[in-house]
Amino acid sequence: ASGKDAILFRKDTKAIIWGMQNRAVQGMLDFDFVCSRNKPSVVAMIYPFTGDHKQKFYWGHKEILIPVYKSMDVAMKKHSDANVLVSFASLRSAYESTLETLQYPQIRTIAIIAEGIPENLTRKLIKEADAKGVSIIGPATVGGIKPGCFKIGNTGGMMDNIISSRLYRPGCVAYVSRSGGMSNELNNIISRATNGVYEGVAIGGDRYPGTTFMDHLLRYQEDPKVKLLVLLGEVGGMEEYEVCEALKSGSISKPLVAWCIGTCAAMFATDVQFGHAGACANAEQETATAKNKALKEAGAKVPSSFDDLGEFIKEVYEELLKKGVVVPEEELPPPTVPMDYSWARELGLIRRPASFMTTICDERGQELLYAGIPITEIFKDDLGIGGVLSLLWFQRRLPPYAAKFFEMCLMLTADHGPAVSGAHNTIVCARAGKDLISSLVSGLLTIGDRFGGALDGAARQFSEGYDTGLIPMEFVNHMRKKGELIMGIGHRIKSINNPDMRVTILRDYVKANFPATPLLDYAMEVEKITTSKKPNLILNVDGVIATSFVDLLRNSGCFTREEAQEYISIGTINGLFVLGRSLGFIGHYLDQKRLKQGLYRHPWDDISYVMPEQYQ
Ligand code: Q5B
Repeated sequence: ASGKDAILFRKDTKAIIWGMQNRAVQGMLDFDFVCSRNKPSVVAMIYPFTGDHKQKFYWGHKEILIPVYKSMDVAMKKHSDANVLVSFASLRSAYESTLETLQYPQIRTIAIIAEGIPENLTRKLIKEADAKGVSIIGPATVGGIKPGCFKIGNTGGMMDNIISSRLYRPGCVAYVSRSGGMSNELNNIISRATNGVYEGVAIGGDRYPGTTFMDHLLRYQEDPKVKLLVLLGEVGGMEEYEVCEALKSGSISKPLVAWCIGTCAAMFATDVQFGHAGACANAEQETATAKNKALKEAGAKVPSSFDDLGEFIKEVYEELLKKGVVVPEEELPPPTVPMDYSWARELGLIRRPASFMTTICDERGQELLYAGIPITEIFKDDLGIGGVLSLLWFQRRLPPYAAKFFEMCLMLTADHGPAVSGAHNTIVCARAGKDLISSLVSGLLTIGDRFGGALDGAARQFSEGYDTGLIPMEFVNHMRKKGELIMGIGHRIKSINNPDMRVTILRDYVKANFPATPLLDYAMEVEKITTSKKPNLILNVDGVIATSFVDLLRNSGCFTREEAQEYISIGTINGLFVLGRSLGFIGHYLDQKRLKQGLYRHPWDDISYVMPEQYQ
C-alpha cells in the first residue's frame, strides 16, 4: 500500500554512492565478491567537488575502475539500472542531495549515513520519500546487509567479521535494530545461534527514522525465505508498541524474538540520554523495561536480559528446525577475498623486507623523533643546531663541547666572500635568472678537493700518516714522493703573514675543550714544515676542522675506534663545509636578486684568446 518495495536488495542490485568513501566502496565490493555476486554492486560514485574521473578498486584480485561523476543527473542517466543510493553526504549536504535523489524514480532505496541532520529536515525528506514510495534507511545509521546480495557501506565490519558471521550467504533470520554497532553484534549472535542472517537493517538512532521497525518487519513477514524475526529496540520512542499491535492483530505472525536495550536507565535518578538522538525516554511508556514487558505480553519471545538473547533465538530456531520450517542447507566455503596488504600487515599475517631502512628520524608517531628523541625534548634541553646535527648524523647525543664545535664550524665556514669558486658560481647562476635552489646547487657543486672539500681527504691523509708512525717530516716527504698535495694545507690568500683567524679561533677552542688533540697537534707540526717552504702552505680551515674532527671521533669516548674509522672512510666531514657554506651561498643568491643584477658576461679583456698556432 505504501508503494515501497518489499524486497530492497537482490543479488544484482546496483548502487550509486554519494561521496568519496573509497574504503566503504571497497568493503562493498569485497562483500559482493565473497557473496559470489557476478558483478560489483557499486556502479558509480557522485562527488560534486571534482571533475568526472575514475577511481581504482579491487574486484577479487583484479583491478577495476568505477566512474565518479560531478553531476547526479549524469550519474543517474548513465546508470539507469541503479536503484539504490548510498549517501555519505555530510549532515550539511545530506538534505539537499537526498531531495535531489528523490527526483529520480529509478532510485527505490536511499541509505543516509549522516548523523545530526535537523529533525525538521528529516521529516520533510520522509514525507517526500513516502509520497514517492521510496525507502529511506537512516539517517544516522551504518545501513544494512543482505547476505549473498548487498551491503550498505561499512555494515558488517571488516572481511574477517563477515566471514566469521557467515554473512556471505543467506540464513533464515531477519532482524531490525536501531544501532549500526549493535547490528554487528546481532550478526554475530544470530550466526552462532542459527543458520545465519537473511537480512538486517539498522534504521538509525534519530527520533525520526526514514523507515521504521514495522516497515522492515512487514517486509520480512512477506518474504517466504525469512523464518524468524529479531527486533532489537532501545529506550526512547513508541515504535515498539506498533510491533505489539501487529503481533496482536496477526499482521506479524512469524516468531519474533525481541529486546529493548537501555533497561539500566531505571538505575539513574534522572532521565538518561543514551548515545542516539532518539534514545531518551520522555515518558514511562518509552522506557526499555515498559516496552520489553509490552512486547512479551503481545507474544514476542523476550529474554530477561540482553545476555540471554542468543539463547532465546537459538531455542526458537531449533523449534523451527524440529518442525521442518527451516531445512538446513549444505555449507559451501566462500571464495577467498584477497586481504589488503596494509591490513594483513597490521594483523601480523605477512612480512616483507622493507625497501628502505632508516635509523635517524621517525615522523610517524604523535611527535617527530630525531634518533629516538622527541622534538619537544630537543627544545626543552636546548640541544641547538649542534645537538640536532649530532642526532641526525651520528644517532647520538654528543657532549656540549662537541655540539659547540659543530656550530663553530658552521659559523666559520658560512662564507668567505664572493670571489671563491662556490659563491662565484652561485652569483653567476642567480644573475642568469635561475632560482634559489639551482643557484645554491651550482655553488655547492664546486666544493671538492681544491675548494672547501678537502676535509675528508685531510682526515684520511693525516690520520694515515699519524697511525703508521710517520713523523711530520716523513709524512711531508712521503706525500711529496707520492706526488700528492696534502689536503688541508695551503691557501690562496692566507699565509703565516696573513693568518686565517678562522683557523686560530677553532684551533684555540679545540685545544681548550677537547679531551685530547693528537691529530691536530700532528697537523700543526706538518704546517711548520710546509710553511717553512712556502708561507701560504698553512694548515687551512679544511685542515683544522678535519683533524679536530678526527680527534673528536677518536677521543670523546662517544665512538668506538671502528665507528670513528668508518666515519672517516665514508666521507662525513665535508658535510660540515657543505652545510656551513650553504648559508653563504643562499646569502649571495638573495644579495644578487636584491641588487637586481643582470646577466653576467665575463669581459673579453679578462680572457686570453689563444688559438692553435697552425690556424693563425
Ligand atoms: N703546494 C688551496 O694553492 C690550494 C700544497 C702544496 C703540498 C699542498 C692548494 C691545495 C690542498 C687542498 C686544500 C682547501 C689550491 C683550501 C678552501 C676554502 C676557502 C677558500 C678561499 C674558503 C692553494 C704552489 C706550490 C706548489 C704546490 C705547493 C700547494 N698546496 N704542497 N701540499 N697542499 N691545497 N684545499 O696557492 O714546488 O711551486 O710546484 O690544493 O686544502 O678551499 O677562501 O679561497 O673558505 O672559501 O694555488 O678558504 O694549496 O698553490 O697550487 O700554485 O701551489 O705549493 O705543489 O709547489 P695555490 P699552487 P711548487 S681552503
